[in-house]
Amino acid sequence: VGTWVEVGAWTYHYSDRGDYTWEQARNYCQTFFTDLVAIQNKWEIEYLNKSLPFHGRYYWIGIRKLSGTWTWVGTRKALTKEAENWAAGEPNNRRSNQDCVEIYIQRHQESGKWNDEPCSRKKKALCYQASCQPFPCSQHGECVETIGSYRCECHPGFYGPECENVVQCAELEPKGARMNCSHPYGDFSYNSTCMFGCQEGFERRGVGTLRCLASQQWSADTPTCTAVACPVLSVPDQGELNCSHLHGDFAFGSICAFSCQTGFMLMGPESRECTAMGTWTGDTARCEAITCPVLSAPDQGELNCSHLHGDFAFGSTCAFSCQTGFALTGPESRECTAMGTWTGDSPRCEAITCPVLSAPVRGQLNCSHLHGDFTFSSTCAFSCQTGFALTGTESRECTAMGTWTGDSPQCKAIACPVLSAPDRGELNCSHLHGDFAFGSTCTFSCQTGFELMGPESRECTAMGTWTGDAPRCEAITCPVLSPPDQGELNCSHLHGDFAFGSTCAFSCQTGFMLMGPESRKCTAMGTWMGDSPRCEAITCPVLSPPDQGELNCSHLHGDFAFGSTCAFSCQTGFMLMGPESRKCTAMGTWMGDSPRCEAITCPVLSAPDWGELNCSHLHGDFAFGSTCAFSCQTGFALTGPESRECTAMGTWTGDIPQCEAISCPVLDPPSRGQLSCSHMHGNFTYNSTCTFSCEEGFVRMGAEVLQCVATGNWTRLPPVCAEDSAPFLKQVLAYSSGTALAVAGIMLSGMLIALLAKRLSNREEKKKLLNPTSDLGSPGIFTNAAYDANL
Ligand SMILES: *[C@@H]1O[C@H](CO)[C@@H](O)[C@H](O)[C@H]1NC(C)=O
Ligand SMILES: *[C@@H]1O[C@H](CO)[C@@H](O)[C@H](O)[C@H]1NC(C)=O
Ligand SMILES: *[C@@H]1O[C@H](CO)[C@@H](O)[C@H](O)[C@H]1NC(C)=O
Ligand SMILES: *[C@@H]1O[C@H](CO)[C@@H](O)[C@H](O)[C@H]1NC(C)=O
Ligand SMILES: *[C@@H]1O[C@H](CO)[C@@H](O)[C@H](O)[C@H]1NC(C)=O
Ligand SMILES: *[C@@H]1O[C@H](CO)[C@@H](O)[C@H](O)[C@H]1NC(C)=O
Ligand SMILES: *[C@@H]1O[C@H](CO)[C@@H](O)[C@H](O)[C@H]1NC(C)=O
Ligand SMILES: CC(=O)N[C@H]1CO[C@H](CO)[C@@H](O)[C@@H]1O
Repeated sequence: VGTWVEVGAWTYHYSDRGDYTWEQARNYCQTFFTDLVAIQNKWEIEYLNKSLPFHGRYYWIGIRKLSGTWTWVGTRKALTKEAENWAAGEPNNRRSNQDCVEIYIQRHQESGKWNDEPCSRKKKALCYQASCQPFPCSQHGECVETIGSYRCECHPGFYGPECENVVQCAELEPKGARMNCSHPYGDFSYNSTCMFGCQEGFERRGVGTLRCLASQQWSADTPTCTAVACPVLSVPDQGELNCSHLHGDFAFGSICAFSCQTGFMLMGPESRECTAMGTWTGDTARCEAITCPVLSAPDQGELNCSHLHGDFAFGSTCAFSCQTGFALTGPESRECTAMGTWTGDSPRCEAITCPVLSAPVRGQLNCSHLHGDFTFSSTCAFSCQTGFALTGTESRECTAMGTWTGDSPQCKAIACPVLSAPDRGELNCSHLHGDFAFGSTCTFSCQTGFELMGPESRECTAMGTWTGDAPRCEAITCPVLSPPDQGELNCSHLHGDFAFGSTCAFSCQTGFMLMGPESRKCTAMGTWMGDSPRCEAITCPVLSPPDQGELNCSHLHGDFAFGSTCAFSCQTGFMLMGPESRKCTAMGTWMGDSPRCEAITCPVLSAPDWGELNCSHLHGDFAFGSTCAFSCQTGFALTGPESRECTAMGTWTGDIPQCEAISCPVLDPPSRGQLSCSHMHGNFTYNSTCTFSCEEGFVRMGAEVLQCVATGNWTRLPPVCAEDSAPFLKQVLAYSSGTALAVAGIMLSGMLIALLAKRLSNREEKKKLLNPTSDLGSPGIFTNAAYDANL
């Protein structure tokens, strides 16, 4: 690959096949050799100018403008001013992109000089190959390339052309210390490192680690080991010290024993040893004075101690004293011995005594003994039983002198206010402890008729007051009286309203009469003498209603008594005669006379002509209730009411009736005859008589005279006037009367019957004639019996 020019170990190469851009040239060099050439000195340039063949486009070298600075691309170092080798007028950077450098080789001018060119131009690549091996100089130095060779610049500690030798230091031989060395390049050679250590209880003097330097010297002097020192111990107070030192004074291995003088006790360890840590075993030993039990001051006393070697210890002395009011028994002072005991016994302070006290009569004694019965500062309080008050000092105290303060006190009953008897009462007191004093009891009583209001007895209490309130004597009360109805009350009260001694008089209003006592008196028993009186209304005689009348009474105070009023009234048809009402007076009599009820009268009635009157009178002649019946004589008929009654109005019912003569059918004269009538009461009426007569040549057939009877009938049928050619019939008619006439009638021509029937039908009597039950029916020609028999 390529053409090469060998110069020892360093060789130059260039591409002989083709031309490349700068980038392609560098890639070519790095692929097949080391890199584009880096010109280092004049000799190199001269050598290249001389060795390489001429090429018209010349050769690329390893310089390029990077970020505006010309740089050796192999080392990335900037081109220095001294190393510049530009041709004259270069770099001219004719165009802005002339960033790569070529070298003129074998040019007739400026040969070996540099020129800046565009990197895209194609030129020959000028490469070099380094001479140093991959691991040169025994790896103990830097390989420096030279033209055709290299040289080694050795690291410190190494020497020789290829740095194959190492520097040696003196072999170490420590005394008393342990050594641990590492020899990277040979025993005790350059960079050999030795560490030093000491046994337990010893410590090193000097540097712990030594290194063999390039100067063939160790980095420091060899260290030594010495025993660890403990603090120097001092002799305890009141004691001694006995030490044995193995490796040095108060150093590792030293042992010290302690002891104390008489009266003192060793506190702490008996001996201590210096450890490998430089500390002593155990705590500091002390000699302490032997202690006696702590003394305390006696009760009510004091202690004054002086301590020579310690509180309550060997050599301490305590003096005793007592407070005021107390006396010392026992030693005045004690001393602590070397045995830890006190000389003598414990002293005591005893209270000074006073005489024994006793309680007052009806009183009590309450003593508080601070130090003993009735001794100094004992206090006795005096008190009295309930209801008693203390006179004198309330409490006494025992002084330091053995005497009591104050005098003996006394108990006296508490007094209450003096009581007096109530009005109309008495007082009876019993005094237990003194007049009207605690324990006194007073009972109260009242005179007859009076009642004790309040407590029956009162007692004087321990408070100096009386129980209950003051009682009073009050008159015994009777029930309150009230005046009787319609009456009055007039009371005189002696001791109180309606109470014992009160007298009440009763009276009644006008018209009333007192029933019962006139006055009553309230007794000592609280009751009234006698019964309650009443006022009763004065009575009048009982009234009764008048005949046909009524009574309506209003009784104010009692039946038919004073104030009663009775009103009278009459039944319908009657009239009150007398006062309408009567009143019962205070005298017990009725005002006015008794009234009566009289029937109302009607006008007197008289009988009608041809008639009669028949009256029945219930309440009086022609008065209310009277009834009058009317009737007529035979042959007369009544027109108007059959009877009339007298009403409550004093009038008669109906109109005045009349009797009229009964009429018979009007008779006509027969054909071929004459009629002559006489009327007594009216034409063709009762008692009228008619006489028939026939003309010449005619014979009368039938009765000559007919009379109107009371029945309204003619006594006979009216006759007919016939020719004188029926002698038989004449004979029959002459012969017969009564029933024969009837037969004859039938046998007569129908014309005659029809005539008769017509006459009858025109009259009202036709009915009566045909009715056989009629009153007016009298024997006639057409009676039933006759009629039937003839048929
Ligand atoms: C020396 O040091 C090495 C590494 O620290 C250790 O492995 C070895 O045990 C040591 N030897 C002695 C004798 O202390
Ligand atoms: C020598 O030892 C020093 C310190 O340990 C270290 O920095 C240095 O690299 C070593 N030299 C060689 C060549 O091992
Ligand atoms: C100190 O102790 C040693 C050994 O126990 C003993 O022989 C020596 O008498 C002691 N010295 C004193 C002064 O007690
Ligand atoms: C205790 O006794 C000492 C010596 O006798 C004396 O000086 C001191 O006043 C006393 N202290 C008391 C409190 O009595
Ligand atoms: C005596 O007095 C003490 C103190 O005042 C009191 O507590 C106690 O109840 C009293 N005793 C009597 C019996 O009064
Ligand atoms: C007073 O009371 C006492 C005891 O109840 C009794 O004996 C005495 O008679 C009474 N005196 C009068 C004056 O009532
Ligand atoms: C009550 O009676 C007294 C004494 O009898 C008399 O003086 C007084 O007038 C009477 N009073 C009446 C209101 O009757
Ligand atoms: C600087 C230098 O050595 N230049 C030389 C390059 O080579 C030509 C021809 O071979 C010489 O003429 C130069 O003097």
